[in-house]
Formats: sequence, C-alpha cells, structure tokens
Amino acid sequence: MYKLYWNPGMANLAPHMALEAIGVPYELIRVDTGAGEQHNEAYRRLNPTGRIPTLVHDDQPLFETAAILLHLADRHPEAALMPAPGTRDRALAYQWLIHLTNTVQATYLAYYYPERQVADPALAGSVRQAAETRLGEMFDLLEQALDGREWMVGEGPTIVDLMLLMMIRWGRNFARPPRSLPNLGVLAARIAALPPVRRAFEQEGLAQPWY
Ligand SMILES: N[C@@H](CCC(=O)N[C@@H](CS)C(=O)NCC(=O)O)C(=O)O
Repeated sequence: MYKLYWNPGMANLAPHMALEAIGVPYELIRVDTGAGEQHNEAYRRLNPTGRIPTLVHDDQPLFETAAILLHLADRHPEAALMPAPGTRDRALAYQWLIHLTNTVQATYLAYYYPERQVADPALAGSVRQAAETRLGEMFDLLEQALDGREWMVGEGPTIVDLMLLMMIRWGRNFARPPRSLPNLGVLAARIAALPPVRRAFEQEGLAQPWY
C-alpha cells in the first residue's frame, strides 16, 4: 500500500496523477504547509528535507518527485509510464525528466520562494522576476522540442508528460504563461483530458483553469 503525503497543487500532483494512472490503492495524507506541518518531527522523520511530496511504500519513505515517479513507473510496468529500458526513448525520458526536476523545477523554487535566495529581502521581487524570465526561456526550449510530437517522448503519455503538465500549471500566472505557447498549450490540454489526470486534479480540489 502506498501513502502519498501531499498539499493541493504542490509537487505531489505528478505522483498523484501517476498513482491514478496505475490504478493501485493508495492513501493521501495531507501536510498543511500553510500551518508549517512539513517541519513537524514526524514528517521530518519521513522526509528530512521538509518538502512535499513523500511517498511511503510498505514503510519505506521516498522523497524527490522525479525519484517517486521513476519508482512507481518501475514497479508498475503494465501502466507503460516509461519507455522500455535501454531504448532511445527511455534515454530521452531520463533526459527530460531530469531537466524538468533539476533545471525547471529548481528555478520554480526561486520563483515561489525568492526570499530564500537573498540575504536582503528587498531583492526578493527582482529574484522572482529573473526566475520568471529564465523559466520563459526554458519553456521556449520545451516548445521547440515538442515540434511534430504528440507526447514529450515515445508514442503515449509517460511520467515526463505528467511532470511537464505540473510545470506548465505552476506558470499559469506568468505574463507569458507556458500554455500560451502553441505546442505546450495543445500538450497540456491533451494530458489534462486523460481521466486519471482529471481525477488527481479533482481530488486535490484544484480550481479551473488547471494550467
Ligand atoms: N526537489 C524536490 C522539491 C520539493 C519542493 O520544494 N516542494 C515544495 C512544494 S512544490 C515544498 O515542499 N514547499 C514547502 C517548503 O519549501 O516549505 C521534489 O521534487 O520533491
């Protein structure tokens, strides 16, 4: 049995979509970050980074969204959430998943928590603006990579698409939101129309527009 520690719309959203796509039983355990529950001792024992999400699988806690997604895809190959090991598509899936977590998601942390990047709080607004500009450049690259493609890799939806939809969503209030780029807008609509994805958004109580 899986347990996913979550808070609405946070990085748990991609693993949540994956669990719904796989169709196994799981339990959602809310961590209210507004109340600082991610710093509680009990939660820190599971996830010493004090971040969301954590997946607990048979008493083994696992943190880092991309690792959770890969573990779920590995354990449930029948859901075809990753291309077959050793293939070119698998290599591309690693490339994009790691780019999304290591570069795009990391820059989102500067956008959403700019005050953590500076000693002088007066500079936080500038950090946030620079992060939005850099994210815009990253989405331009993803837009190009999607030219002529229906999904980010391979011939069907993978964990890369789930992660990408979450990244597109997080930029929905940008001056130039990722959904306004033609390929990204079409891909976001395609992923968001998948029934397991819709269920995850609905279960998290996320209001429209979702991205
Ligand atoms: N690389 C980590 C980042 C996790 C992360 O920063 N999560 C955010 C929510 S999206 C969080 O926990 N924010 C609360 C905080 O930092 O206090 C992952 O993907 O799991």
